[in-house]
Amino acid sequence: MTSPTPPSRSGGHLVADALITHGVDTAFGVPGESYLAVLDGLYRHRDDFRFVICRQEGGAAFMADAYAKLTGKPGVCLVTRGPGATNAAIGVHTAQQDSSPMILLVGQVGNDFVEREAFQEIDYRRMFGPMAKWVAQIDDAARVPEYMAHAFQVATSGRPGPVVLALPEDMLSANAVIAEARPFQSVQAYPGAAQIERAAELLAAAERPLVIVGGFGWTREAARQLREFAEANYLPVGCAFRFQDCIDNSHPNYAGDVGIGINPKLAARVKDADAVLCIGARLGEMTTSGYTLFEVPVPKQKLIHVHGDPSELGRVYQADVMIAAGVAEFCAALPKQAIAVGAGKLENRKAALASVHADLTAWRSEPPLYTKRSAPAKLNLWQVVQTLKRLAPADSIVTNGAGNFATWAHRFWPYAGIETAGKTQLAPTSGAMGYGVPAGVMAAIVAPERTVINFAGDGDFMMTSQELATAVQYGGAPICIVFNNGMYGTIRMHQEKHFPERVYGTKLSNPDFAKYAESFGGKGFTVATNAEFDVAFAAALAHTRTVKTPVVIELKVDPQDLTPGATLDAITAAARNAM
Ligand SMILES: Cc1ncc(C[n+]2csc(CCOP(=O)(O)OP(=O)(O)O)c2C)c(N)n1
Ligand SMILES: [Mg+2]
Repeated sequence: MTSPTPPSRSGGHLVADALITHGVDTAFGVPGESYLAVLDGLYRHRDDFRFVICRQEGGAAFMADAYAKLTGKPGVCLVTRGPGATNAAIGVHTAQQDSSPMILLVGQVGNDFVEREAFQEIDYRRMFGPMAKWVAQIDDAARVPEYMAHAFQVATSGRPGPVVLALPEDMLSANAVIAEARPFQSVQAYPGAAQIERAAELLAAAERPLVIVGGFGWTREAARQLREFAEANYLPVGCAFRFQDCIDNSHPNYAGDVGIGINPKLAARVKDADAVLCIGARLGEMTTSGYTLFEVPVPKQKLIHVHGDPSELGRVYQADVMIAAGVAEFCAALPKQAIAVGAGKLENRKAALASVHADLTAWRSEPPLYTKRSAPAKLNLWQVVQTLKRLAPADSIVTNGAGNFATWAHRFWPYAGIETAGKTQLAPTSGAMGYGVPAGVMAAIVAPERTVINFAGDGDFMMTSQELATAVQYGGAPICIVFNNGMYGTIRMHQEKHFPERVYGTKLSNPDFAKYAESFGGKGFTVATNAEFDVAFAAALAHTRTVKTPVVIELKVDPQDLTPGATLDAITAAARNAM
């Protein structure tokens, strides 16, 4: 029997139909006249497809990245030519660094005008070439199903990443008779039995083993298997930079985050470990404290590195065992029984684990910034997080962009693990400011049953806070906590360290954040003390559950409170003394 002849469809309709074929029901973007035919194709699917219209393509691309992190499905973003594509670039870069599967569909000048530097023309292959996993242009409507299927394959397989597809206008309006592709299948490699055995041997022989987890592809099942393996073998588990939810941060095997501002005691343990099993994480600059936790290129520790992309293995560190495998595929193959290590060693490991946990408890307790001052702080930021721990649901989704404020989340908020809560951390390993608001808005729209808390700096917040309008438009109600210290504090900190008292280019004057929130139809609070914060946060939770519009709580942060370890003046004084 021959299959029926498919209908004749425009390139634009074929692109829209392909999104449906590949299971996409939500996408993010800003419209443009360059891809009207795709919008018309999506109009036909308007009952089972949600196109979240954003206020800036940077926000839209961040939402697509965060959507991929939250759901495990590829994040799709649609933007127009030149200006739209350049705005979206920050999200492409983030998806690349964060290994998030993303498809960016971009309008393009028709082939009748190409290479004339026509209106908004850019060669996307050259522009996104070093930034994306794959960049292509579909010039023939009859090949849309093939290109779209390939895009989803590439974005989701091995080490996931962003794919950019350019859509010339003449292709979008041309008709073709072509059958639909099948839905994509993400492909991950499986570890070999011999590799698992070798890894188990190294871990069995170790006196001071440690596990580092991170990257994309964690499932509830994988997180459970990891936890059981860690429990059975008394292994401390650290989380790579901004992949902190791979294990419940309250679990006794959790060792802390192996990222910026790592607990020095944990850093020492990683350096001093005799075997490290790294699952899914890149051993990048942030996770290795600037390539200092392991020696380049041959670490002193026996290293077992598991990563979905073989070219990531041995990139900086020549591991003893390199395993190209997906996280879920590897975790499923972990030994189910405890690895026999001998009674004495097991006792040592138990004791070591208790001491790892004690280090973490001390690290998460009230920091020197507040314990070492003569009078109590008006607004104690550590106390702010204690209030969150008391009032916010444990499975809250916590988002942030970049800035010193983020340390209050990473160090002191106990992210619930993927195993029980699904994804609870949405944060850019690329260190992109402006990520937290769109990520929070997206999460609040896509998972309205969850509480979403965005940690933001005054600088960070203002980069993308116009997406609060998107939240209101789609009924999302994130709570943004803005740490207002009137400056690009991180840069000021580095400035004081390198050029003490030569303050330049780091001051900010800000709007009234509470009024700003209310102008969107949200709720705003301004808080100068902990007592005020406690009242505001309780009211914020009630508001997001009843009125369901976004909340902004501005914290009037003392500019001195720049890090949990030291005041701004102390940082300056230390730099002066060192000169
Ligand atoms: C898009 C982007 N631009 C610039 C930077 C450089 N940068 C990193 S942190 C920072 C300051 C952040 O300021 P704020 O959000 O107010 O947080 P604070 O450090 O004051 O807590 C800057 C400018 C960046 N990481 N990302
Ligand atoms: Mg600031």
